[in-house]
Amino acid sequence: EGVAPQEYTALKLKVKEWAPGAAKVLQGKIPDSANVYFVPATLRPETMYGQTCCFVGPKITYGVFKVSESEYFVVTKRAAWNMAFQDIFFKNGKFPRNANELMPIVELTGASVVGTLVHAPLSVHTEGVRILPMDTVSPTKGTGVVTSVPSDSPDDYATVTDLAKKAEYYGIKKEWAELEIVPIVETPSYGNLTAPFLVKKMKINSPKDTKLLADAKELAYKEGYYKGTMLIGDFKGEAVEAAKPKVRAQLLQNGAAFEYAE
Ligand code: A2H
Repeated sequence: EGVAPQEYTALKLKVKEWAPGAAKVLQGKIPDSANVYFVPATLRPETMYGQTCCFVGPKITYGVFKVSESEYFVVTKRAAWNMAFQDIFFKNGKFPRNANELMPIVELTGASVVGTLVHAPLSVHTEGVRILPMDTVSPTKGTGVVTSVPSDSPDDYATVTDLAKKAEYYGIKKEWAELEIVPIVETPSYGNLTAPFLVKKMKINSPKDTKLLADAKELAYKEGYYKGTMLIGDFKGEAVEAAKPKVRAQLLQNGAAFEYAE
């Protein structure tokens, strides 16, 4: 990793309905009027139209952190700590700076939140998307929550394909992993579904093909960023490079996202 900070867009995916296991743990701990958000960190805010689910690491421990009277975030403790030092939390008239003030309301394993229905800002799937398991989520990067855009992220495409194939093994409903993948970005080399194209072309069969997926990720990112054109949204027809900061600014402005760096 380099020394330059990674500037993420932290997106707020509001919980609409908890998975039963998580609901039990949360019972009585959070006021009914409060909003709880899963908060994935992304480097490609312009692709958020294509979100079809949101990943957690099933073995990762997440905290539910109180941000304000009405808002709670589900992220790793590590991310909450970083957020506190970026003045994202505001409690009792000040920004918390010590571990006591930063205790999660409750802790939840990733496995217990699988199946939770959330609203993903900008997604074409306005009925909501599901929280699903991804074994390759790193607990020490971003927030430990990864929103899934299978049209443009090879990792995400490989994972949703695997989840749909082995739905029973993963303890999920197959249809949760099979929301429609709509074209978001047109590219000269890989067409309008860059990730599915590369995953098939490179014969990537599993989310565990990490070496090939790293290569695919690099190719997809470069092609999408430097040569891509938006096919959807307010900046349809514009170059991705130009649209990216505009989509980000919109998300920040309407409160659907905030800046997060590490
Ligand atoms: B990106 P960098 Cl469409 N574990 O968002 C594993 N992956 C993580 C993560 C974690 N803890 N936290 C974030 N990420 C993913 C969208 C996207 C992303 C697209 C295409 C490529 C892409 C939708 N998923 O990333 O290691 C998130 O996925 C490839 C660059 O900090 C985040 O952006 O450089 C990206 O990895 C951050 O990767």
